[in-house]
Amino acid sequence: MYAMPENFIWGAATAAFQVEGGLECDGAGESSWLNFCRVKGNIKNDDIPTTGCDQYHLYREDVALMKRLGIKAYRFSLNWSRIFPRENVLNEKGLAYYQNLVDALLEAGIEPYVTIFHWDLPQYLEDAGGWRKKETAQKLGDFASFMAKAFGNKVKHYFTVNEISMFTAGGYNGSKHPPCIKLPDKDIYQVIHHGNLAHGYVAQALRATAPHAEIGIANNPGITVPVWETPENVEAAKRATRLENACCHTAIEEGRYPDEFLEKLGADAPCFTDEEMKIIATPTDFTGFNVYTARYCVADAEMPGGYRFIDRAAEHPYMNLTWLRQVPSATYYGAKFIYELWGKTTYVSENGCAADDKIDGNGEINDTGRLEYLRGYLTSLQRACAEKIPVKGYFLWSLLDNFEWMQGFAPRFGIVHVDYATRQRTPKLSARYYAACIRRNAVL
Ligand code: GBH
Repeated sequence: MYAMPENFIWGAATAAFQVEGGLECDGAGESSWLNFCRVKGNIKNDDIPTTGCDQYHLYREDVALMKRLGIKAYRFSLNWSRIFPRENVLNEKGLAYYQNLVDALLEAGIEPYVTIFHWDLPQYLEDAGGWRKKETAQKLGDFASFMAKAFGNKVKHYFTVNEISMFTAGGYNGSKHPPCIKLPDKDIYQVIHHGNLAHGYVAQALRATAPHAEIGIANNPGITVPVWETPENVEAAKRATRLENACCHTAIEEGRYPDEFLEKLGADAPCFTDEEMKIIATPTDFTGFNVYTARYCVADAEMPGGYRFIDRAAEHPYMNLTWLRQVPSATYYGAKFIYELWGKTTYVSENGCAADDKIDGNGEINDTGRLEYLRGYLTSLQRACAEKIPVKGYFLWSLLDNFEWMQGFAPRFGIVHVDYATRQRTPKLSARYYAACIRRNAVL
């Protein structure tokens, strides 16, 4: 049994577009993702989360379920176009949904952690140029102010934006994310810069309107771990973690793009002003990092940066998406490097895995693969805590099976199974495992 620190936050995470459904209810507007899903061929099996898990209608049930599991905090995001279906036109019912959700959580003794933006952009902003426009970042800041005022003292924790590279570069580098346009490298770096600014504007807005709240990003810096632990390899992996994330995470933590990065890019570097870099560097209280896997490196004095990557073997264990390569030490090194490089307290803002879970003849789902995956990453996070690296909490991705973006509903990421025909929730073995860990405040 590996004890976690007192008051450790055992959380669960979801995102609006992936679990809410109710996308055509009560005046909700169009979003970039909904619009993208409507085009045949964009999403596996042409799945579309118009109803999906339907947390929009079943949130009370989900809150009760979390309470039974002992979950202490719920990380969820806001569907911006549910609240503002047209520019500057408020949909009271959309706003009320989130206020009711927050009230239900507080009543159940579960702390709400609100993610301001998790990828679903109002379609009217997408049409106006989306993340190619700096104005989109400013508008997200205004939206954050509005929401922080609406929530008042009830919400004490905010994540600004989720995974900048995914909603910026992901939409413009040939990946299957809206608007699915391919741009030259220089423009992609500019779009990422606007994503960095979005985090900055939101951080500024939250500071001004919710001074009582703790805030930080939920980003996905690529973590590099030493292939084995020697002082040289650990230092090399730390340098790699800083340099490989130069265009986004490092720029946010340091308030400037590393010189090596700007030199390497030359004419492809993003255009920016000092004023913008100040906004991007708005001080925050913590860093959330989403972590599923990592790359390996060794120290190599011959290489620029002093590190060399070691490729993962073709058969390196993975869960049922090939990118989900199991590297449990990623939680330990992620927390350690973010603290040592930038002095930040961390949350693991997402960790979990997909499996092809099926209900057996006894009505049970024995997802031992997920259980072992979670145990590995949690054990390594416990090591960080035992070494007094400041880690405040862990958000398991995900509470429910849900809509996995371009992969549709096929990959099941939940510790709770969802039958999409009946919307029935069935906790898996991993949910009972997580509940047992929470009860003992330890990794079991
Ligand atoms: C997170 O993103 C998201 O925040 C969350 O919404 C999502 O459901 C969850 O993780 C699980 O995926 O080109 O095939 O190698 C994860 C981010 C996942 C980034 C997969 C890049 C590479 C896919 N990423 N990925 S592939």
